[in-house]
Amino acid sequence: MDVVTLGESMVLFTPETPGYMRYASTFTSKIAGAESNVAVGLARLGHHVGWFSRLGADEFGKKIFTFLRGEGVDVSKALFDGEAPTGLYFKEMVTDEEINVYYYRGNSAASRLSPEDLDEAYIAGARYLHLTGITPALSASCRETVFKAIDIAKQKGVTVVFDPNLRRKLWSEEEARRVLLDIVSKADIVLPGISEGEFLFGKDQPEDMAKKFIECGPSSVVLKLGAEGAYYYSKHEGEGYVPGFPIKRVVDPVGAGDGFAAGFLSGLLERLPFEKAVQRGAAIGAIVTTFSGDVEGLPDRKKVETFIKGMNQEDI
Ligand code: KDG
Repeated sequence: MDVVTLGESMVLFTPETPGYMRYASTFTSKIAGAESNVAVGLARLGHHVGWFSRLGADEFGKKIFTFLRGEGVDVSKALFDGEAPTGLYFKEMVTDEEINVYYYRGNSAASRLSPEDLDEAYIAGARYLHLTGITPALSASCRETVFKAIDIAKQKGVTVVFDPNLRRKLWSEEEARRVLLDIVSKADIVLPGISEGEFLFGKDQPEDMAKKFIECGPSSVVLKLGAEGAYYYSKHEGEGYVPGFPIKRVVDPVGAGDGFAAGFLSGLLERLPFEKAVQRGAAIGAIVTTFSGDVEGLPDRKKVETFIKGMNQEDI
């Protein structure tokens, strides 16, 4: 595998009409989950990627499994848990500016993921292990699983890529800060959004914030700056700003960070210069915001290459 990732995937329901969900009568159902979003993004770009988690042994679990397999993600290590349901997630688009997210995932099958579920050889066989800060927020056993996966990766020389993906609805600020910093200190590459950097270290300029991340332990940090693009700092690859890609209209920003991670990882897998990998991340993050749904906009190779050529004025 090029990349192995783990974490909860859910069935996502979105009302077909904008407004408060209490008035909605029809919903579309899609698939979501930060880590599987990244996996789908990588698979669409032609990489070998494996995702695993626990799914409920129910129709929704089967839907997620079938969908991810259909996208070309290796799901051979996914487990069906007969004791708990698949988590659900609702995305309410009240207006273009107000989007609310509601989770129905407490005690879900994925929250029962445990260190014994990890297949050491599977993780050891990957070039990158991708993790997010959502999984350790789900339960104590999920947290232990994340730390054990990191230990395995470190022992086997697999590069650990960590996206803090702060989800305030899932845990307290104190706990989130402590655990996320602990994982940052063990990761090789971190991909925080600027607001996550502020949450962890306080307000700062991107250059100074990046240094704070590096002082914790990782060798590279890519700070996502939204429409402004990204700033990266790497002990071995230098530093710099990568401009954002202008977008006419943001339809749905959720999942942009996962698209960014997929593009960036894909660039690293192809051994592109670090800056170009960040640029591919920024391009895919931008493309994803123009589609409704977390994974629907993830582009194939041709689309992302055309997008970068057509919309980036400077050849960085
Ligand atoms: O990054 C997008 C995710 O937030 C979404 O897919 C749902 O995994 C999810 C979560 O926990 O919020």
